[in-house]
Amino acid sequence: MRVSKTLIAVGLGAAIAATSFAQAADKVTIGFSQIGAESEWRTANTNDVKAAAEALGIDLKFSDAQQKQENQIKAIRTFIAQKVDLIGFVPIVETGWDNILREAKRAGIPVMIMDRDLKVSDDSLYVAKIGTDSVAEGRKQFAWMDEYITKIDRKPRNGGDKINVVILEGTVGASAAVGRSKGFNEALEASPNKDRYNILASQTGDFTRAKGKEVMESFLKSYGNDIDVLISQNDDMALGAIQAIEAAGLKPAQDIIIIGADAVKGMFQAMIDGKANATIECNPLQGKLFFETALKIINGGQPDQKVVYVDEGVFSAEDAAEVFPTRKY
Ligand code: GZL
Repeated sequence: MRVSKTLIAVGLGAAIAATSFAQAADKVTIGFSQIGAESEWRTANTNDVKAAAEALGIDLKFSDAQQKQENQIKAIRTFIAQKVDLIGFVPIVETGWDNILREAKRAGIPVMIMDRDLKVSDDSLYVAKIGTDSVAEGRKQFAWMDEYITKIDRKPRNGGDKINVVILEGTVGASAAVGRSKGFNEALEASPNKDRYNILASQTGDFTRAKGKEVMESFLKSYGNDIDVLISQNDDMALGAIQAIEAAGLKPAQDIIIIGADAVKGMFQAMIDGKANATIECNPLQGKLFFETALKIINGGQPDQKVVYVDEGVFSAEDAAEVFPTRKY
């Protein structure tokens, strides 16, 4: 059978294209902009991102923004210039991303979000998000506190009629902080026990241990023996606050009930040591799902869902010792 030259040319072309595509697929390059290294959680997230990319044979261009949005924007612009196959980033704050993401879209480079949320005028500026549900985490912090106060029939330490609560908030403008505050406040307002509580103070500790300690010192100076509960929007700030509470001669987890978020190993140790009461898990191990989704997108596919939240649990001092050996971060 005579095979026309055209068919042969098409066949050869397809073969070359397939080979180059396969080679191209083998050499997938992804630019990733990480916030920084502000907490145990972030370090675990970074380690997981790098390990997952390596396991999938991805050429990862990793940038640490040192806690500055402008550094993330610069990194994304560099990735565009390098013509990477896909850009991933953790938005340090919710807003201010439209322009740089429009540049990526114009360059035909898909963008994926990890961990935190962002607010953009056009949702098509990113293809998918793999992350954590900070509103649910905030709701869980209230629920655990309310259930515990009821269970131990805790009376206000100052002899008054309100359980006094102080809150260490995360980074100003970060969805993890905004979401946890939203979830906590919604749950408080909806609770039949809402009149039991008085929020004495709520201030950012920027998700760091040092700042958490500093702000807790100021809370103790202002409200000392009035404080019954500390709600900390991450475990690192809670661990700093525990140092301040002990320095003030008070017993963490007893005089002041302490509820964190993240479920990092340092907090499990604090719970085992009797210095913290509970922590709401926020799972940083998102890398495998993130890069598998990225490869699907690079190869012309679509993500199963635009937003996927990773599974998260709640852990208390009662189960800390049993669970601790199973923890991966
Ligand atoms: C939550 C994540 C937060 C952690 C902090 O999804 O973005 O940032 O709760 C981390 O520990 O710094």
